[in-house]
Amino acid sequence: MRALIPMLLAACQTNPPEQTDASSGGTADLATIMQERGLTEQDVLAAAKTYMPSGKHDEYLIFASGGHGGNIVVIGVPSMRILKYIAVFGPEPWQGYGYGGLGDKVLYEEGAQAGKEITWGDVHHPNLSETNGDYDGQFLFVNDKANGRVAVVDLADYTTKQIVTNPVVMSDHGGAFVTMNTDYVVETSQYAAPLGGEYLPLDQYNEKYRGAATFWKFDRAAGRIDKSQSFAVELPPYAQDLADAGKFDSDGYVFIGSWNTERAYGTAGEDPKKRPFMESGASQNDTDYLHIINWKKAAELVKAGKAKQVHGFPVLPLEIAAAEKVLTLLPEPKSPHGSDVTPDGKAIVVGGKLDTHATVFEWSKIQHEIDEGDYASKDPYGVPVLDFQKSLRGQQEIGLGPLHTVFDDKGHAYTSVFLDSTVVKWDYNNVGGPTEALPVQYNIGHITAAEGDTASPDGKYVVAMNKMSQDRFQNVGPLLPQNFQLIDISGPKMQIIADMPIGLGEPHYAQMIKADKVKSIPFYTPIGTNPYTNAVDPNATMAGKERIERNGNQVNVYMTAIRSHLTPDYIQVNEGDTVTLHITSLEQALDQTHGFAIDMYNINASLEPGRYEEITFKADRAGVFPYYCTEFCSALHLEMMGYLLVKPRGV
Ligand code: K7E
Ligand code: CUA
Repeated sequence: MRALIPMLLAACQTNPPEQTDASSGGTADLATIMQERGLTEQDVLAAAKTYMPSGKHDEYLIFASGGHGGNIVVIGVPSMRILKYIAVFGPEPWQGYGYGGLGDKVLYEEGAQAGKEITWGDVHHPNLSETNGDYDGQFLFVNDKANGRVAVVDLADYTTKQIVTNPVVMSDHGGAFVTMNTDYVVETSQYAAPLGGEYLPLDQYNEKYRGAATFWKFDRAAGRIDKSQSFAVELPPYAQDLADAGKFDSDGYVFIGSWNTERAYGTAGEDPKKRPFMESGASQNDTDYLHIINWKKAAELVKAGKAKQVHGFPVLPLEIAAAEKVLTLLPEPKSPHGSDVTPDGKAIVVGGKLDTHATVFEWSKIQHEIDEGDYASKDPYGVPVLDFQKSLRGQQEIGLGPLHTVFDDKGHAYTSVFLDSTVVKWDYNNVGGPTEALPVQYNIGHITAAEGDTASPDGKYVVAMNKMSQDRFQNVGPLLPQNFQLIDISGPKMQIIADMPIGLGEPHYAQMIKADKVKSIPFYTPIGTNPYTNAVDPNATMAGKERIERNGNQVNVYMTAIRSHLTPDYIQVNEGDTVTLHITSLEQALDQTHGFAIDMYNINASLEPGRYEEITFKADRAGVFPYYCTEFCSALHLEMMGYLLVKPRGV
């Protein structure tokens, strides 16, 4: 490694003309730059490993949760450059999502909870679709912790195609995890509540409050969740947490951590001496329960009519889940958080926020115990509980506050350790063996690795997703960015090679996929394709067929957009008319996007090449309103405009 710097220096010295180039800031000598900027050899090596010359592309893509931003952040690795934000649960004007176009139906109608529009989401866990346990690059699923929702993003055009609202639970956390062939997208509740959202006082917590794991059936051909084939399994009122689906031997099962088996519900307005606060009440037991759910069996029982209905949604009752071995519990230490299945599907790694171990359970032992009915006890709801020791592969001493675990191609596990602020590398086939701890800055939450939770991880890179950045960047006010740190894991020792501030929402989980596996379309074709039907829209308009049609108070405008005009460029309506714009981009070239805004009407659409867009609004304000293209598309971009004239009533 050390030989690189003299080589770089030698390379500089053989190219004297570039050294005096003004663009290099006047000092082109590497040794001088290193000295002036106080760079070490390690810094320069890190720069060389992450620098992306103009026009070169990253090897991996990260799809990171945008947290309260309600979006997904797409990041290139190793450059750690942001390539895109994908709007999911909140409006996004550039993408024309939530400002009058077709995406409004997804965001405001599908996404509404009990008729209430919700314009943000708390995105926690993006999950890529899998085929045989490997990312296939087709779809991305994300959950909204705050509002019990799951969204489907199609990676062909990086567009949110569907939001499903959960009719059973209001908050979720263990989602949106997929089974190994993406048959189901799993969403588990977090905070227990009466199923279906009815009112019941807190003193009925034990009897009437419940959790649930929802299994959303994914129809890959349609690219949508099929609500009619989906179901939920009722769970005890423990706070269900992170989840992961089994693979290979453990396929057919999901593993969901939980905390609050104490069933604390805060003071409920009483004296804290009488009832503990939530956090102390929920931290009394040394162990909580890993929930092991046989979803294949659950699906069969639902099909056989064993489910009850909650708002018309089938829910397999807790008693049946317990009696039929659909649900089994296994103690896990203390204040559990992460639950991660190893690439071979043979073990489950759990972390406890108040523990010092990564605990590894052996799937073959668990399966044997369940098959034999070999239980240690039952919980208060009659759910069988397995024996901790009997189910164990081992426990790895790891430091305080282990959360999440990802894997490489050499049998290593990488665990994020929140309180210690470290990434700890260890061997999941030799539990209790040597570890390597790398300090990160600071308080790491999730961790992601190249293809790191698939059946065949790549190694190479790990990213520490740190909750706090403190001194790492300029102080930009009391609300500081989080810090993604890129770690090179290709050598014998882990090394941090880049810091990346994330200044929009608090990210939680992320997945990292080989970039060439994601095949996005260059533009919509044929012309007039509706992104939500993947077909030419019946109302798409071809060149020469533009027109305005009136039918009573309904005005339909069949419009086209091409460099550099919008046709028609003049629309006359009456105050109170309902206007529908059917706009077709006639472009068929990469990156030739137009936009479409109407002043004062809160309307903006993105007209990507070939795309059909549809905007309906009420012309409720009289006056003269320019409409124009909002993407600088050509030399005559400013000229790409027209007028909406709304004639006042009674004129
Ligand atoms: Cu942030 Cu996955 Cu919601 Cu851990 S969870 S950090
Ligand atoms: Cu089209 Cu600017």
